[in-house]
Amino acid sequence: MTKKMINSVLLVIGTIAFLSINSCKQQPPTDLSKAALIPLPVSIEAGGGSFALYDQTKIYVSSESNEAFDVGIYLAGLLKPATGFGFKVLPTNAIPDNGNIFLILSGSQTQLGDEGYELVITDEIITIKAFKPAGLFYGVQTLRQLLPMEIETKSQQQISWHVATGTITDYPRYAYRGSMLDVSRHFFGVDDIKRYIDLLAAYKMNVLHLHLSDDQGWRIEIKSWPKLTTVGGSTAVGGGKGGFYTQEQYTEIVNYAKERYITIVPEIDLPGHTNAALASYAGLNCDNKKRELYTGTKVGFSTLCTRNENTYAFVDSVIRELAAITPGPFIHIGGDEPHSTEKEDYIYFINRVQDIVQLYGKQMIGWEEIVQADLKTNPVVQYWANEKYALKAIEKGAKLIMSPAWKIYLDMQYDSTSPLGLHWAGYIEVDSAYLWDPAQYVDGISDENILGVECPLWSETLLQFDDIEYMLFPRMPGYAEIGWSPAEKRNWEEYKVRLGKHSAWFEVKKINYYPSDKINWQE
Ligand code: TNX
Repeated sequence: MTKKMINSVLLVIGTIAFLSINSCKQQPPTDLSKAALIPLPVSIEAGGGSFALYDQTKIYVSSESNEAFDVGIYLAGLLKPATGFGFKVLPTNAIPDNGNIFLILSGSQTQLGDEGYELVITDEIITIKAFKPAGLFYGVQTLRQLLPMEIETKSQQQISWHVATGTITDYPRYAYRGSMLDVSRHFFGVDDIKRYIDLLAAYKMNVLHLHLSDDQGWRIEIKSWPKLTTVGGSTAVGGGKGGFYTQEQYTEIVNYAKERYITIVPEIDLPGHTNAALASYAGLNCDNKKRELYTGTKVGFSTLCTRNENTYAFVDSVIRELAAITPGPFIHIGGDEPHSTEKEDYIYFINRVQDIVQLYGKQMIGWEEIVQADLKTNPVVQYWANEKYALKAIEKGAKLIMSPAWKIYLDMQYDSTSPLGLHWAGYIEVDSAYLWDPAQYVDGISDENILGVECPLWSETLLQFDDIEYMLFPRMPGYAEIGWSPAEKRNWEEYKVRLGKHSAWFEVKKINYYPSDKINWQE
C-alpha cells in the first residue's frame, strides 16, 4: 500500500468512528416543526436540514443600537458555559460568513411590531431580525429552546450543538404578559427575584408585578417614612424575620429585569391591606394608635384613615419616592378587599390617589374594586373575581389585566393533596390552567378591552424559593402561552406533548416542579 492509500483508509476509519460515536449520542434535529417551543410561535416553516454551532461561531450584530448589541452579549452569556465556545460579539454591516449567528435590527421590519422577530436558520447561518431590540431578545429565547436542553447547564458538555433549519415568524398576542409575586406575606431577597425574572424571561413574559406591601410586611424602603421598613418590614406570616429592599436593591432588580425586557410594576396596596404601615406610624390610624404587627393570614381588617390629610402626605411621599426609582410606566395602588373602609371613603380615597399617581407621571393600575371610583386617564384595572367590576371597568374606558383567580392564581393548590397553596378559588391542575381564553372568559369582554394576562403568586404558604418554583411549574409556561400565542393555534392535546418535553429543561435548571400526572413527562 502506498502512503496515500494508508492515509485514505485511516481517514475512512476515522470518519466512521467519529460519525458512529456522535450518532450514538445524538441525531441532529432536522424537523423544526417538531420543536417543543413554549409559547408556540405564530408560524413555523421547517427547512429539513440542520445548523451546528462550533468553537469559532461568532455573534454579529447589525445595528447602531447599544441595546441590540447587549442582546448579542446576553446570547453569548447563555451559550458559553455549556458549549465552552468563545462567542465573540461583533458589530457588522455586511452579511457574516457561514457558521455564525447574525442579529439584525431593522427599521423596515415594522410588521413585526415592538416585540416580534423572524428567526431564519439555514445550514449556513442563523439570522434573527426584529424591528425593536425586544424582538431580538425573544428570537434569542426561541433559539435557546431549539438547542439541546444541555445548553442550560453551567458546565461544559461534550455534545454537538445542532438546530433544525427553517423559518419562524413570531409576535405576541398581548402587550402585557406578567406574573405577580407577593413578597409581603413572605419576603424573598434580590437573588430570588433575579431567578424569578430569568424564569419568566425564558417564556417571553414581560412584566413582574411586585406586591410590596400588605398587612404582614412593608418591603420597600421609603426614605421619608423609615419606620415602614424598620418596623413594618420586620416580620412575616408565621412570625418570620421579614425583610425589605433598600431603594438601591430595588434599582438593582429593575435593571436586571430591564436587561431581560421585563418591566417591574411595583404595588403598594391601599387603603386596606395596610396593617404593616398602621403598625409603623400611629398617625395613619383614625384613633392615632399604632396597630400591632400582624403575622396571620386574614384579609380585609385594616384601613388607612381616609379623611385625614396626614394619610395623603404619606401616600404622596410613597408614590413620589417609588415613581422616582421606577422607570416603567405603571404604579399599582392595590385597592382590593376594602372591607374595613366605608364605600364613600374608599371612592374618595381612590380618586385622590389617582391624582397623586398622575402627578408623578405614572399610569395607575388597581385591583378590580377601583372601578367604584371616578376613573380618569387610561386607567388599568386588574380583574380577579367579580365580572361586574370587569364590565364596569370597560364601561369606564379602562383596559383590563386578566387574572381570574379560578384559572390563574398560582397560589391555588393543584389538587387536594398539594402540600402548598390555598384552595378558595378551587384546585387548578395544569390542564385547567391552560384551558381557558382571556377573551372568552367574561361575556362582553373581548381582546380590544384586554391589555394582557397576569398570573399572581400570593405567598401565605410559601417559605422558600423551592416553594415558588413548585407553584409556578408547570403552570406558568401555559400562562405565558395564553399571553403570547394566537388563540386559534392553542390546543391542550398538542400543548401537553410540548410541555412534557420541558421536564428535561426543568431538570437541567434544577427547577422544583409539580410532576402532574396529566402530562407524559419525557426524560
Ligand atoms: C386574595 S386577590 C387577595 C390576597 C390574598 C389572596 C390569596 C386579591 C386582590 N387579594 O390578599 O393573598 O386572595 O389567594
